Amino acid sequence: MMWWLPLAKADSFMPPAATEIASQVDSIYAFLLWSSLVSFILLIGGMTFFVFKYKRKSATDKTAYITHNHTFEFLWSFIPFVLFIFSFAWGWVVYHEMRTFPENALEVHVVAKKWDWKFIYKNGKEITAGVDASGKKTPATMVIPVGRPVKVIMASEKINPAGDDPKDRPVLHSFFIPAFRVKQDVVPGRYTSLWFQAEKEGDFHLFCTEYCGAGHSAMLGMVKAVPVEEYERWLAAEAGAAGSLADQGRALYASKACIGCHSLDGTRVVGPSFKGIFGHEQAIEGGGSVKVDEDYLRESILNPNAKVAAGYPAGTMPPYAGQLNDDEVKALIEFIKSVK
Ligand code: HEC
Ligand SMILES: [Cu+2]
Repeated sequence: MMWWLPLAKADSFMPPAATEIASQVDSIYAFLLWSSLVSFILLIGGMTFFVFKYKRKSATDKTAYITHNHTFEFLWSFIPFVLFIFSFAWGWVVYHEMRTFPENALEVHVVAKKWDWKFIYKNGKEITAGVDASGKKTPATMVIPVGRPVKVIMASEKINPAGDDPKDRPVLHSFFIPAFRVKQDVVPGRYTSLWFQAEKEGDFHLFCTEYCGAGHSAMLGMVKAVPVEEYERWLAAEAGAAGSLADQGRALYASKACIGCHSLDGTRVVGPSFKGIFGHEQAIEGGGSVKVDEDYLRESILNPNAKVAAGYPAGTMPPYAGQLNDDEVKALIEFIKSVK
């Protein structure tokens, strides 16, 4: 038996709904389903009825001379219009909520690679798939607290982060937790993110929902929602040996020479200080501005000339693409975020 078969059990028409968003998505889905059913019955039922009612009964029957009916024409345009606008507005409200990140969300880095998931917590704890005592594969399991918003920062990476095999290239994946009704592509070369808040304890499936190669169908993970205290105990146990991501980043800041050009106390050296930059609007040379988020930091480190901070010379900062591996970039980003 395939190792994942016991995971693949469903017990209702819809997956369990374990978030507030999930209930809202289900309500929209139910509304669309039922309104479509009613429209279908009215339309196809009416058509069938008239087909029989107005069937030509003899060779000399003449088609009635009908031009138009203002009332009916108005109604069959206006009622669907109202339904469409209503569905759009409702969908937009829920989508907006899905895409508005709460300030206080707990953050977990998610890595998708061919063909598995990896979770990295801020304290350096790393979770990957394992094997149990009987030699069966156990899926990578992301443990999260119930009732707290969680933001995942997702990256698609090489199988071997430190290697430079040109064939080991990251590919497109998609992160999907059916019970939470949230889904987001994981795209090579940038970070994408998603947030959710589990309202129920339990074990929920995590699927890759974008075909990503031969191992795609077995790219299964789990999300385990537990009470906050249990989560905290779990997180503290066997924390990363290398220290928190921010601490690892602090060490890299010194060893990779960032320290020579970037201060931590707000003073301008060669480049801008890291103090408080995260979350701020950064003016860009040549006009416009960007919000300093994880993706902007990543780009600024790997390819600093893509967007040059206004008032600073382009071409001064060496591009770190190829000099830092994916894990080091994440650590540096968490370090910069921690410099308040
Ligand atoms: C030789 C000096 C130099 C070194 C070394 C250097 N930087 Fe920079 N950095 C700059 C300059 C100058 C800028 C502003 C121009 C630009 O955006 O490219 C900058 C911009 C940045 C920005 C964008 C800041 C903003 O507010 O928009 C980040 C993030 C950054 N550097 C991170 C790093 C990290 C991390 C390292 C070490 C791995 C590093 N830099 C090493 C000079 C340097
Ligand atoms: Cu995948």
